[in-house]
Amino acid sequence: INVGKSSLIKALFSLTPEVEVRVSKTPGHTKKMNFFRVGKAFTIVDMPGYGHRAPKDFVDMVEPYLYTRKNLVRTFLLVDGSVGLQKADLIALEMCEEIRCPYVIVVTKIDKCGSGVLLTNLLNLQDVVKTQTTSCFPQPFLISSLHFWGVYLLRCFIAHVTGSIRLKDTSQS
Ligand SMILES: Nc1nc2c(ncn2[C@@H]2O[C@H](COP(=O)(O)OP(=O)(O)OP(=O)(O)O)[C@@H](O)[C@H]2O)c(=O)[nH]1
Ligand SMILES: [Mg+2]
Repeated sequence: INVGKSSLIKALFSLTPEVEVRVSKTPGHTKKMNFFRVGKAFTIVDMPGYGHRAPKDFVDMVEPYLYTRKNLVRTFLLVDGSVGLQKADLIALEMCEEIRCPYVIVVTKIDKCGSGVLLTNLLNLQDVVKTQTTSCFPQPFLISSLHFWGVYLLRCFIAHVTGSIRLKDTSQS
């Protein structure tokens, strides 16, 4: 909750400001799943957060979606870089493992904390990813939606995994 999910989607859509993504200081702001369709290429879904002050129907809403969605390409699990992995994140991680759809960890708000704290949290995260996961992308993405750090790289990654990058057809040459 409040890790910056909506802010990241807003940053990803910064080139199309007419796409309205609502962010808020108040934890538990996003109550429902919000779908942002990018042409025919893919859809990105903003989710409500889990943990303290999460919407009460979170489990009924999000879990069935993640478990049953057949064309789910990636799940992104966001962790606040200044806070590090919390108990609720470990539960979410376990859920992602169970779903067995490949997922990616994004470390958010990296502008907010000192480099020492960030490094400690990252080392712990790396350790967990290495020892407790099988379908997690090995490299977390480090993001500041406020300063657009890491946002371009994440756009490229999303374009790649959704098959939206057309390479020249070389079969005829
Ligand atoms: N410093 C800093 N603050 C950020 C960043 N991203 C988000 N925030 C702030 O964090 C707060 C929560 O942002 P949201 O994007 O609404 O968070 P969320 O994960 O969608 O929250 P819920 O919908 O409530 O679960 C807002 O006050 C944002 O301005 C960031 O990269 N850096
Ligand atoms: Mg939100």
